[in-house]
Amino acid sequence: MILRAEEVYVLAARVLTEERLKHTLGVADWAEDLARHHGLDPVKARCAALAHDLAKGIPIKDQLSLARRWNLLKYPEDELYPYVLHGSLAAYWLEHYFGVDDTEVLAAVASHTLGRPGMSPLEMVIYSADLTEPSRDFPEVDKLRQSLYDDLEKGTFECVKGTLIYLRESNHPIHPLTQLTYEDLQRRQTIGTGSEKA
Ligand code: DGI
Ligand code: FE
Ligand code: FE
Repeated sequence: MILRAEEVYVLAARVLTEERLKHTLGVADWAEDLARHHGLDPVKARCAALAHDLAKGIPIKDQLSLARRWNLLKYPEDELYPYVLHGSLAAYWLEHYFGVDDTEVLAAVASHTLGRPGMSPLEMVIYSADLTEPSRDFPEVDKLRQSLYDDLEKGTFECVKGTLIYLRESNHPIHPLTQLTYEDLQRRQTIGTGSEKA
């Protein structure tokens, strides 16, 4: 089944808090804009964005037991920081309980928190739009928005780099997938320009 934006919006409005819904709509508008600008499917971007945080309201203990039941735990860190699981949970739920079979959209929902090596352009749009939607406010956010508009891959690399710096500065442990995503995009940048170094 193909996901329709109106349907996902109804779901999101039903399960999300007012604040989370505002964030979700911000991600949807910005992801749609970025997708259109970069020649990607704006409808897929809007659907994935509307769905990305659908599992966020599930109590964290229940997120962990669902992830265990659905076989979604891939790293020891998934159990240590279960708040990184809500993307995979939403994607699994959409696929197995809602019949969504658009693998591009499912992947974008699943990887929106940690990314993964080999992200598709749609996955980059959702990962980055989540971090830089209009109600996000931190010093370098405007620079990141411009960078994403200019060059999606380079902008996403800068978003992941910013996340790593933020996690380090706030003494949060780095999930191995965040590190792998960073290294993959760094490698892609180097190949792309033939010059850029860490
Ligand atoms: O769901 P959102 O709040 O819109 O944003 P998100 O899905 O990007 O992030 C959810 C949480 O995941 C947020 O508290 C930051 C955290 N996070 C992202 N990458 C890592 C991480 N936490 C740890 N410990 N390690 C990571 O690499
Ligand atoms: Fe999220
Ligand atoms: Fe989000």
